[in-house]
Amino acid sequence: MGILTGKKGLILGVANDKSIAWGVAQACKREGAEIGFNYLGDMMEKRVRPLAEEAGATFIEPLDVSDDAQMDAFFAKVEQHWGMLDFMVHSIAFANKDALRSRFSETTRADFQFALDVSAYSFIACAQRAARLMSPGGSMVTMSYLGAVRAVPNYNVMGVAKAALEASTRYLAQDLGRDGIRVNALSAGPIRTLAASAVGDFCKLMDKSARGSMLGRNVSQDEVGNATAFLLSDMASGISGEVHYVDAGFHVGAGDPGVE
Ligand code: NAD
Ligand code: 0WE
Repeated sequence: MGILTGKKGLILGVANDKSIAWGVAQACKREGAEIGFNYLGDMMEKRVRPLAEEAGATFIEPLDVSDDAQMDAFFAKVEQHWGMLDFMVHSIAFANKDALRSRFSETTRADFQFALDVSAYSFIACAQRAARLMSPGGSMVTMSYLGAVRAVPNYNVMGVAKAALEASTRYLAQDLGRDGIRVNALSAGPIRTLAASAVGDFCKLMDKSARGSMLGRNVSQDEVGNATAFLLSDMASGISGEVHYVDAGFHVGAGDPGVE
């Protein structure tokens, strides 16, 4: 029997088979969960639907998290389909590409608002709707990155969004804890995905991160998926408001202080 046997949950943010959310879906499926997915627009439907079917999903609906009408419609369909939820995974982020290349001090109001809306507020928006369908024992996980707490070159406004996302995780954990619902963030090391592949010099960043980590390598979608399945499960019933690192130990290192 798997650690998620009999549980029903949403996994938001599958774009293709390289997505972190797809690693999460495979782990949850293996552990016995029944899964529902979203896709962003008609372009993504072609990619996501076959994957969702492979994961045995019965629920696949469109959702752009920046649109309140789509948010309400999506969660109304979740309620119709299942009537309740045991877990939700939020694996969604986006910033204007220019904001990840230009000088941080030149960040525009529009780029700031867009990045924080899609990458941070959307977790609150999903959590408030998912929580209404959850009973005590419910669990939510969002995906963060070290750029929330360290200045990572070029991560820029996304770092500010991840800082807001991690703080939101703590406040959601405090608020929804009253209802017995746990809320956690998982901070993943760099992984080559659609979002990451559009980033210049990502190879160099992967290289540095492998060398600076405790295990001397990077992490995989599967490793993030397994840790997420744990946080979603009753095995983690004592964990809430946490930012759990799955980065091969990179964040506890001292970087390169120039001594061997
Ligand atoms: P990905 O491109 O596979 O996933 C990002 C997802 O966000 C896509 O499915 C995309 O459709 C979705 N999305 C963007 N805007 C949206 C909107 N308005 N409405 C609904 N969905 C929207 O890339 P990924 O690397 O798997 O990213 C998933 C999460 O993991 C993100 O939060 C990212 O910040 C985080 N993360 C990634 C890495 C990495 O190195 N890849 C490391 C740490 C954390
Ligand atoms: O969270 C992310 C990716 C976030 C992301 C990436 C893009 C590229 C394409 C958000 N929006 C966009 N918009 C685009 O147009 N990561 C943790 C991966 C990542 O992205 C970086 C990184 C790392 C690591 C960007 C700069 C520096 C490091």
